[in-house]
Amino acid sequence: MSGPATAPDARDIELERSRLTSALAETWRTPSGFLGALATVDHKIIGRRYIFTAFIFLSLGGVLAALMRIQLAQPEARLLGPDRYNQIFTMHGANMMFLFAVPVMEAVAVYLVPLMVGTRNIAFPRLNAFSYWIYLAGGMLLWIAFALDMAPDVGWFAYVPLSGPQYGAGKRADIWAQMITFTELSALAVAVELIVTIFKQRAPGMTLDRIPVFVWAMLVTSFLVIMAMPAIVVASSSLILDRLVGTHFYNPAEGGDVLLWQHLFWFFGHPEVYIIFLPAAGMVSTMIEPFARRPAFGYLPLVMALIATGILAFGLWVHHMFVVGLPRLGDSFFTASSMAIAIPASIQVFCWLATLWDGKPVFKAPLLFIIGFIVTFVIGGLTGVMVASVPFDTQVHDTYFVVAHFHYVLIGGAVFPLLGAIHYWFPKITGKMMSESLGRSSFWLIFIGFNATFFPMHILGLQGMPRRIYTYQPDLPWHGLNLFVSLSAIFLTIGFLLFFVNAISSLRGGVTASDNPWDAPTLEWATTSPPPSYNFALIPVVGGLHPVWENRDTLSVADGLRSDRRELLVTSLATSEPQVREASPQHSIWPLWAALATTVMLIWSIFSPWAVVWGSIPVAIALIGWFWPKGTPEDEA
Ligand code: HEM
Ligand SMILES: [Cu+2]
Repeated sequence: MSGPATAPDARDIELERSRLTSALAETWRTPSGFLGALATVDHKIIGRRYIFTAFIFLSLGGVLAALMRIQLAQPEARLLGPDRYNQIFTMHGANMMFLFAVPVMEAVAVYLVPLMVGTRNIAFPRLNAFSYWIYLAGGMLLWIAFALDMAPDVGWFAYVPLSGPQYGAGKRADIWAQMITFTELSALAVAVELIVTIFKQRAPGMTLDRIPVFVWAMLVTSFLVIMAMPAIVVASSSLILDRLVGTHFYNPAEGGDVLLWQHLFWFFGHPEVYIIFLPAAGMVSTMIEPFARRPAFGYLPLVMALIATGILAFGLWVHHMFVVGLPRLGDSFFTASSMAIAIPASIQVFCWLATLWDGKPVFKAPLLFIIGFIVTFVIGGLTGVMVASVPFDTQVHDTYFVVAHFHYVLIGGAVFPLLGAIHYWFPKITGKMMSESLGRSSFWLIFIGFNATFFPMHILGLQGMPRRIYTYQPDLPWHGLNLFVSLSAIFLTIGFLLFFVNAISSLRGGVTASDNPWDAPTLEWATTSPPPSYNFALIPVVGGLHPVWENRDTLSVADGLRSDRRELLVTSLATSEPQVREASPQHSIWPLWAALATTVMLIWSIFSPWAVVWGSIPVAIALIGWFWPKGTPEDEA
């Protein structure tokens, strides 16, 4: 029953709305064609690229894992010799940690965080483009070196003196060190972007206690990145100086110290584990709500646990160095703090279980991955408490027990949630649903395959099988289990393949997704699937922790941003009140040039110290191009 008086009104609103969206689409669009794609600053396009690239690296790392497992399936196998094997486990570890696990979490955040906080683009979008290019360059450096038989072979942590000038001949260790610099630059850039986006670009009304838990997790993670990554850049740059210029940072004969390396490395390397785990935990807390059909139990404890983990993460790096022979008191302190980190982890696990317990869970594929995560992560946590004790660690150090432990925490703690997250956010990102039946099958193959592959490694370790051996004698009692482990790895591989098949076939022919297919409560579901270039036509106004649930039909919205130029709303840090309108940068090709110039400089400097001098000239030119003032009008209040 539409009265004649209201009809033109509604049509006017509709007209107004479509005028607004087409103006916004024009303002925010990425220029078409190849050059446009290279110049884009849209966080969604960059995030998608980033996620895709990280999964390519996961597959490459998986191929290496398969090679190792084929080699180890039988005693005295001849597929890989010791040199190759050294390169392969180093490549596998370095690739998985630096090119897959950390970047993929950043990549998901680059895509999701701006949508979840209700803004139109990430802060510093050109830096965001740069961070992707530099990551891609670092990854390609490592893999091209591998193809040229120049891959590092010193373990993913590249201990000196093995990686120093005395033992690490050629350029292998330099490749490792410089690859680190690339990926850390990229991680630091993303951390800065996320912190500013989260602190200053949240939708009006999204006070600190209304921030989605995944966003909190990324905030804590970003601070970890900012505090941990510089340590490794210092460490690897000093290593390059030792190798290339002849300094003696790590040379005890000249007053240097090899332990300095281990301290710097693990001061970074332990928090690194939480840089991978915290985003995953945040994903779980956020995903569990629509599947348990209730708000997550314990918002405050969940957030506090993330923060506590972040702080504690810096107090326990020495548990990687227990067999080095440090003072007893030091060992005790780091044992205690390593065990203490189980507390915030358990708090989160209890909150998730309580949420499921009290909810009406629907067991869709993402929830299966969450449950698989909880099970494996708890096992990995338990063996973690075990190796935190010095006498036990002394026994199992450098055995397969440790390999089992850290794959339980890395794959259980990060890859399971991540695969769940891909199933969950796939419709938002691509506009298509992933197949539920393929999702379930791949879950079961991965879950069973994973446990069958890695659980027996605990036993192998207790039986004394060392890490990083390329083969073993037939009279040792290890070959039955090794064969079993390698066969199980085939299941695991098929599971991963099925996941990829699902993703690709769903992208092509999947069911078209609605805007909010899971009936989820967070803001990214308040826009279309996939979101338009400007994310939100009108900026949402948030009145609670679950804005989409609380305002079922109409989310109240803020008007007042211009549609004829790229504008963001800047809000206050704690209370998220609107402060100013700020111009967001246009697309630009300069971040790509800057990344290329930096790449040339960093790779060249593996061969000559003068690269830093001459190579910085093109970098400076690219930066001038990037920041050349365009006379944009002042920000307006
Ligand atoms: C997908 C199935 C995987 C299999 C079958 C697998 C297998 C292995 C094996 C057999 C080793 C031991 C090499 C040795 O000590 O001789 C190893 C080492 C390692 N893996 Fe994995 N892995 C897998 C996935 C991952 C993932 C997803 C990550 C990280 C997120 C990872 C991180 C590492 C690290 C850091 C090392 C230590 C490398 C070193 O000692 O330098 N792995 N892996
Ligand atoms: Cu650690």
